[in-house]
Amino acid sequence: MSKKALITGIAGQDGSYLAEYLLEKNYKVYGIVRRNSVSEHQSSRLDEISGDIETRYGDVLDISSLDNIIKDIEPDEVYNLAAQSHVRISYEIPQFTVQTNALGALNVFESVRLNSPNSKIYQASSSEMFGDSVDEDGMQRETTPMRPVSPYGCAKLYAFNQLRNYRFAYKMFASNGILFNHESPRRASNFVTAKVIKNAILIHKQIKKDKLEMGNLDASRDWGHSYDYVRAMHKILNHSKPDDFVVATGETRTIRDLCRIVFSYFDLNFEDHIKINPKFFRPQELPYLCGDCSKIKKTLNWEPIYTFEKLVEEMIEKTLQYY
Ligand code: NAP
Ligand code: F7E
Repeated sequence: MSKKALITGIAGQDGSYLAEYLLEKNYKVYGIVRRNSVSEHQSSRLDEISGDIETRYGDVLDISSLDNIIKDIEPDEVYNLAAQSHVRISYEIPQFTVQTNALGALNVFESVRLNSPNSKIYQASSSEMFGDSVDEDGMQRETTPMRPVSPYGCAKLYAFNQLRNYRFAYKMFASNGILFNHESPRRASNFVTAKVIKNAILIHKQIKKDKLEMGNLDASRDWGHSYDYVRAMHKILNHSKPDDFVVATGETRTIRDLCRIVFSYFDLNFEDHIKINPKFFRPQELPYLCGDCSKIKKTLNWEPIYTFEKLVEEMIEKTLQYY
């Protein structure tokens, strides 16, 4: 019989890739979507698989919806991907971010415990939990102290620790993936990779005449591809025991490097087309991320297929189709 998976946040970037991946593995895939006044916005990333998955309306802040869905489905695997996932915006809506990313996660864990305690739970934890903490060798790993520097990171750290508590207190199969930044052609255009790519295309096609306004170009990020990272999520839940794993590429680049690489694809010098607008600065910046993924490589035999160059090329080529 097929395994059943329930994905909160199925309509997001990772949710849509994970749903496709689990369908390929012959899972019956269920997902929770929020009601939205433009229903197409809720399903655009799921258009190609809408006939193969079952979505239910719900919200991680609405406990009764979670209880009804989890009791009814009794999924083998629950992937909690629902979140307010934008770090800068988490400074503008800190309470909503904490409610969704921390208390919403707790609602999912508690609903599974009460209604389907044998379901395995995956929690979408984040490298943003490390904040300004880096090991002496310039990497972050499972043992690196966590000192988050944003409302988003603080909320994710709560959920990370709470999930571990469910693992130890109730002996539940509950695992964290500590994922570093990952992108794809489905990334929302207010994240830096998609923003730079979309605007470089608009400038190249002379649709956009003014300069691209950016925030801090000196921060460094370790960027992978969402497709590779949802493969890691599945491996994490199908390990012999619950555990926590860093998922990263081990390579880091500055936002300036990203701008240079993307604009040079169109034979443009990024410095001619970008201006800094402090509006895009964060009250506190996370300056540097570079993940050591040795544990998941060794234990679960996971490694990324995409290189950074291939990721950027795919994002550019897919985005070009819209213009
Ligand atoms: P995303 O594209 O923003 O997707 C998040 C999804 O969560 C959306 O479908 C959103 O629905 C849904 N959601 C938000 N609030 C909700 C609520 N209260 N109840 C139910 N659903 C809700 O994010 P992503 O990039 O796919 O990331 C997936 C998860 O991994 C998130 O938890 C994120 O924080 C975490 N993460 C991401 C990265 C990364 O680099 N992408 C790295 C580490 C961790 P709407 O469309 O209705 O808003
Ligand atoms: O910013 C800098 C910005 O918004 C990356 C989420 O998926 O990864 C993501 O969070 C960097 C930051 O991602 C602009 O200051 C400069 O240093 O693409 P981002 P993020 O904040 O790293 C983590 C791991 C998650 O868990 C999150 O869910 O780029 N930056 N100028 C800019 N960023 C944006 N968005 N826009 C700019 O104009």
